Amino acid sequence: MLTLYDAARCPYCARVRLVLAEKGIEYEPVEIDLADRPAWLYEKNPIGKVPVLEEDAWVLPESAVIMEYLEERYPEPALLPADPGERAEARLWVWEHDRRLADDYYAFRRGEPRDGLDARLADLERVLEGRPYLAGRAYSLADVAYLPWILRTRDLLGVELPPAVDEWTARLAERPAVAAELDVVATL
Ligand SMILES: N[C@@H](CCC(=O)N[C@@H](CS)C(=O)NCC(=O)O)C(=O)O
Repeated sequence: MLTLYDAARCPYCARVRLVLAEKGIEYEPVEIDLADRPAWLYEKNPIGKVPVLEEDAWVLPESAVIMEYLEERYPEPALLPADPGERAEARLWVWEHDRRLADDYYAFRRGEPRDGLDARLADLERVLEGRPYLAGRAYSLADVAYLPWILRTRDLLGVELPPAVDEWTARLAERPAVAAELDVVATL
Protein backbone atom coordinates (compact mmCIF):
# COMPACT_ATOMS: atom_id res chain seq x y z
CA MET A 1 0.00 0.00 0.00
CA LEU A 2 1.21 3.49 -0.88
CA THR A 3 1.07 6.36 1.58
CA LEU A 4 1.00 9.96 0.42
CA TYR A 5 2.07 12.68 2.84
CA ASP A 6 -0.22 15.27 1.48
CA ALA A 7 -1.65 18.74 2.04
CA ALA A 8 -4.95 19.76 0.47
CA ARG A 9 -3.76 23.27 -0.28
CA CYS A 10 -0.45 22.21 -1.84
CA PRO A 11 -0.50 22.29 -5.67
CA TYR A 12 2.56 20.01 -5.82
CA CYS A 13 0.60 17.43 -3.83
CA ALA A 14 -2.31 18.00 -6.22
CA ARG A 15 -0.11 16.79 -9.09
CA VAL A 16 0.40 13.48 -7.29
CA ARG A 17 -3.28 13.18 -6.29
CA LEU A 18 -4.25 13.72 -9.93
CA VAL A 19 -1.93 10.96 -11.18
CA LEU A 20 -2.98 8.51 -8.45
CA ALA A 21 -6.67 9.14 -9.19
CA GLU A 22 -6.26 9.00 -12.98
CA LYS A 23 -4.56 5.62 -12.70
CA GLY A 24 -6.97 4.34 -10.05
CA ILE A 25 -4.15 3.60 -7.60
CA GLU A 26 -5.21 2.97 -4.01
CA TYR A 27 -3.29 4.90 -1.38
CA GLU A 28 -3.52 6.16 2.13
CA PRO A 29 -3.37 9.96 2.39
CA VAL A 30 -1.79 11.50 5.50
CA GLU A 31 -2.69 15.17 5.76
CA ILE A 32 0.20 17.35 6.92
CA ASP A 33 -0.49 20.67 8.62
CA LEU A 34 1.97 22.89 6.75
CA ALA A 35 1.72 25.57 9.46
CA ASP A 36 2.82 23.06 12.10
CA ARG A 37 4.74 20.31 10.36
CA PRO A 38 5.55 17.23 12.43
CA ALA A 39 9.26 16.72 13.17
CA TRP A 40 9.11 13.19 11.73
CA LEU A 41 8.39 14.62 8.27
CA TYR A 42 12.08 15.63 8.09
CA GLU A 43 13.03 11.96 8.44
CA LYS A 44 11.03 11.24 5.31
CA ASN A 45 12.16 14.35 3.42
CA PRO A 46 15.17 16.29 4.77
CA ILE A 47 13.75 19.58 3.43
CA GLY A 48 10.43 18.97 5.19
CA LYS A 49 8.25 19.45 2.13
CA VAL A 50 5.26 17.57 0.83
CA PRO A 51 4.40 15.62 -1.26
CA VAL A 52 6.25 12.51 -0.12
CA LEU A 53 5.25 9.09 -1.37
CA GLU A 54 6.00 6.11 0.86
CA GLU A 55 5.95 2.42 0.05
CA ASP A 56 6.94 0.16 2.93
CA ALA A 57 10.12 1.86 4.25
CA TRP A 58 10.96 3.50 0.92
CA VAL A 59 10.24 7.20 0.54
CA LEU A 60 10.19 9.45 -2.51
CA PRO A 61 9.85 13.26 -2.44
CA GLU A 62 9.50 15.78 -5.32
CA SER A 63 6.27 15.87 -7.28
CA ALA A 64 7.84 15.68 -10.75
CA VAL A 65 9.86 12.59 -9.78
CA ILE A 66 6.86 10.99 -8.07
CA MET A 67 4.75 11.51 -11.20
CA GLU A 68 7.40 9.81 -13.35
CA TYR A 69 7.71 6.95 -10.86
CA LEU A 70 3.95 6.38 -10.87
CA GLU A 71 3.90 6.51 -14.67
CA GLU A 72 6.56 3.78 -14.89
CA ARG A 73 5.20 1.65 -12.08
CA TYR A 74 1.55 1.91 -13.20
CA PRO A 75 1.74 2.46 -16.98
CA GLU A 76 -2.04 2.36 -17.60
CA PRO A 77 -3.66 4.65 -18.50
CA ALA A 78 -0.57 6.23 -20.05
CA LEU A 79 0.17 9.82 -19.07
CA LEU A 80 3.14 10.20 -21.39
CA PRO A 81 2.87 9.88 -25.18
CA ALA A 82 4.27 6.76 -26.90
CA ASP A 83 6.51 8.73 -29.28
CA PRO A 84 9.94 9.52 -27.71
CA GLY A 85 10.00 13.09 -29.06
CA GLU A 86 6.51 13.79 -27.74
CA ARG A 87 7.49 12.25 -24.40
CA ALA A 88 10.47 14.57 -24.25
CA GLU A 89 8.23 17.57 -24.98
CA ALA A 90 5.83 16.58 -22.20
CA ARG A 91 8.79 16.32 -19.80
CA LEU A 92 10.07 19.70 -20.96
CA TRP A 93 6.75 21.25 -19.93
CA VAL A 94 7.14 19.82 -16.45
CA TRP A 95 10.81 20.90 -16.30
CA GLU A 96 9.96 24.49 -17.32
CA HIS A 97 7.00 24.88 -15.00
CA ASP A 98 8.60 27.48 -12.73
CA ARG A 99 9.57 29.75 -15.60
CA ARG A 100 6.34 29.22 -17.53
CA LEU A 101 3.91 29.63 -14.64
CA ALA A 102 4.80 29.10 -10.99
CA ASP A 103 7.33 31.92 -10.46
CA ASP A 104 4.82 34.54 -11.60
CA TYR A 105 1.92 32.84 -9.80
CA TYR A 106 3.80 33.07 -6.49
CA ALA A 107 4.95 36.63 -7.23
CA PHE A 108 1.32 37.73 -7.65
CA ARG A 109 0.31 35.80 -4.54
CA ARG A 110 3.01 37.68 -2.60
CA GLY A 111 1.40 40.93 -3.65
CA GLU A 112 3.53 41.81 -6.66
CA PRO A 113 1.80 43.23 -9.76
CA ARG A 114 -0.25 40.86 -11.90
CA ASP A 115 1.60 41.58 -15.18
CA GLY A 116 3.89 38.55 -14.91
CA LEU A 117 1.04 36.13 -14.26
CA ASP A 118 -1.00 37.70 -17.06
CA ALA A 119 1.96 37.26 -19.44
CA ARG A 120 2.29 33.58 -18.47
CA LEU A 121 -1.44 33.02 -19.01
CA ALA A 122 -1.15 34.74 -22.41
CA ASP A 123 1.73 32.38 -23.33
CA LEU A 124 -0.37 29.36 -22.34
CA GLU A 125 -3.32 30.81 -24.25
CA ARG A 126 -1.26 30.93 -27.47
CA VAL A 127 -0.23 27.28 -27.03
CA LEU A 128 -3.74 26.05 -26.20
CA GLU A 129 -5.29 27.90 -29.12
CA GLY A 130 -3.44 25.46 -31.34
CA ARG A 131 -3.75 22.15 -29.48
CA PRO A 132 -6.14 20.53 -27.01
CA TYR A 133 -3.51 19.61 -24.42
CA LEU A 134 -0.21 21.20 -23.40
CA ALA A 135 2.01 18.52 -24.91
CA GLY A 136 -0.16 18.00 -27.99
CA ARG A 137 -2.90 15.55 -28.78
CA ALA A 138 -3.37 13.75 -25.48
CA TYR A 139 -3.77 14.47 -21.78
CA SER A 140 -0.37 13.99 -20.15
CA LEU A 141 1.84 14.74 -17.17
CA ALA A 142 2.36 18.18 -18.73
CA ASP A 143 -1.31 19.04 -18.11
CA VAL A 144 -1.19 17.49 -14.64
CA ALA A 145 1.87 19.60 -13.80
CA TYR A 146 0.20 22.94 -14.63
CA LEU A 147 -3.45 22.40 -13.78
CA PRO A 148 -3.22 22.82 -9.96
CA TRP A 149 -1.83 26.34 -10.32
CA ILE A 150 -4.38 27.26 -12.99
CA LEU A 151 -7.25 26.10 -10.77
CA ARG A 152 -5.85 28.12 -7.84
CA THR A 153 -5.30 31.15 -10.11
CA ARG A 154 -8.97 31.06 -11.07
CA ASP A 155 -10.64 29.89 -7.87
CA LEU A 156 -8.41 31.29 -5.11
CA LEU A 157 -6.80 34.36 -6.70
CA GLY A 158 -9.94 35.32 -8.64
CA VAL A 159 -8.16 35.77 -11.98
CA GLU A 160 -10.29 35.27 -15.09
CA LEU A 161 -8.68 32.74 -17.42
CA PRO A 162 -8.24 33.55 -21.12
CA PRO A 163 -10.65 31.59 -23.37
CA ALA A 164 -8.45 28.72 -24.59
CA VAL A 165 -7.01 28.16 -21.09
CA ASP A 166 -10.55 28.22 -19.72
CA GLU A 167 -11.69 25.67 -22.33
CA TRP A 168 -8.67 23.46 -21.53
CA THR A 169 -9.62 23.62 -17.85
CA ALA A 170 -13.22 22.68 -18.67
CA ARG A 171 -12.01 19.82 -20.91
CA LEU A 172 -9.83 18.50 -18.10
CA ALA A 173 -12.65 18.88 -15.56
CA GLU A 174 -14.59 16.19 -17.45
CA ARG A 175 -12.10 13.66 -16.07
CA PRO A 176 -13.26 12.23 -12.71
CA ALA A 177 -9.73 12.66 -11.27
CA VAL A 178 -9.80 16.38 -12.05
CA ALA A 179 -13.38 16.76 -10.80
CA ALA A 180 -12.24 15.27 -7.46
CA GLU A 181 -9.39 17.80 -7.31
CA LEU A 182 -11.87 20.62 -8.01
CA ASP A 183 -13.78 19.45 -4.93
CA VAL A 184 -10.54 19.78 -2.91
CA VAL A 185 -9.92 23.31 -4.23
CA ALA A 186 -13.51 24.25 -3.29
CA THR A 187 -12.70 23.51 0.36
CA LEU A 188 -9.64 25.82 0.47
N1 LIG B 1 9.80 20.86 -5.46
C1 LIG B 1 8.82 20.33 -4.55
C2 LIG B 1 8.06 21.50 -3.95
C3 LIG B 1 7.07 21.04 -2.86
C4 LIG B 1 6.62 22.22 -2.01
O1 LIG B 1 7.10 23.35 -2.15
N2 LIG B 1 5.67 21.92 -1.09
C5 LIG B 1 5.25 22.93 -0.17
C6 LIG B 1 3.75 22.95 0.02
S1 LIG B 1 2.91 23.44 -1.45
C7 LIG B 1 5.85 22.67 1.20
O2 LIG B 1 5.93 21.54 1.63
N3 LIG B 1 6.25 23.74 1.85
C8 LIG B 1 6.83 23.68 3.15
C9 LIG B 1 8.11 24.46 3.19
O3 LIG B 1 8.43 25.15 2.22
O4 LIG B 1 8.80 24.39 4.18
C10 LIG B 1 7.90 19.36 -5.29
O5 LIG B 1 7.75 19.51 -6.52
O6 LIG B 1 7.36 18.43 -4.68
